[in-house]
Amino acid sequence: MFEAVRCMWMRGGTSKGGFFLASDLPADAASRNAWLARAMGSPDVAQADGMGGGHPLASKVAIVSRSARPDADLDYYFLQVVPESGRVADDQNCGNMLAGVLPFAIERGLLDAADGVTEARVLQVNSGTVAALRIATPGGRLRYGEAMGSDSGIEVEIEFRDIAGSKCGQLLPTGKAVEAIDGIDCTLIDNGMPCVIVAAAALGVTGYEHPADLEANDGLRKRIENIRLEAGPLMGLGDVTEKPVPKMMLVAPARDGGALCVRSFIPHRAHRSVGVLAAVTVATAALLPESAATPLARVGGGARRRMAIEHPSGTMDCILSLDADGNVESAGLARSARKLMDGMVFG
Ligand code: NQM
Repeated sequence: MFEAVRCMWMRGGTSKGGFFLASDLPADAASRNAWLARAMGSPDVAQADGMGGGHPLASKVAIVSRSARPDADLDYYFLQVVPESGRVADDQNCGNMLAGVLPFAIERGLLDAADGVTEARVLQVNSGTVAALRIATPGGRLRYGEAMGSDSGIEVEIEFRDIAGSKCGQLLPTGKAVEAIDGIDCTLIDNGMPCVIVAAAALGVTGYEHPADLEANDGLRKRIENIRLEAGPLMGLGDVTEKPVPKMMLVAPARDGGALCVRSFIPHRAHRSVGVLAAVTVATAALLPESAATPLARVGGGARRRMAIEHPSGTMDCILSLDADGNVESAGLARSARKLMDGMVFG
């Protein structure tokens, strides 16, 4: 029952969780998930009896292995352990945890660090899409503590390509940029993360609130969840009652010179910052000729758009490259990752 498994705890972007070699975990998915839920301390909203931090952002798992695909070096399978239910969900990617995948793979010897820069193509198993990761490895070594600003991590450049319809099959799963749900204009979109985008003002909030105040607003949460439950089947995601997607993105005009401001529910807790692929998806919506985000956004011009997405704890800069028809063909951004613990976890 209390089996020990080798694990590295890492922060990836603004999330953290356990990084495992696929070969260290039970091969059978049901046994693996039961072990992960126990190790995290779920079901329990506080996860008091486990490694999880009592919040979805601190209850994440990355499973990494060498890839068998010719277009990828590594496979990364993301699992969300839902604190309160113990459900282990693979319905989404996680771009924040993705930042830890390359340092972890080097730490575990899955690939060698080059003298200078190390690059890897990472298959996001959850969607079948490949992301390119790049880190500086002077002298062939990982150097934590050299990320941008005062960050104690290692900086990871990430480039996403071909992410439109990652889980929904197409960028706009209903074929329309705006759908009216519960009398509100919503944009149902998936450019790496299935999201429902709604003007915060249409829900009676400003979009600049603290996440705790949004979570304390029961009426808002009920309204958002009703919209989400209706949007899920329209997006081809089926009954989403128990699923962590779609994410609910409340948008408002930027206040600090950025492109747009966002508050997100992922989907039941309010995000303290913003998801990476969720930010890319919101930025993509803002560039459509008509979406719930378009009239609120400041998007600039040209084939390479720097879109600063303002969120509760700062700004996430996404660089979106557009093709000749104005469609987003790739998205680049920088995150950081840090090793926190290496050892054995008991589940
Ligand atoms: O959207 C939280 C996070 C995420 C997801 C969530 C993420 C992304 O911040 O790519 O990073 O939406 O569950 O880790």
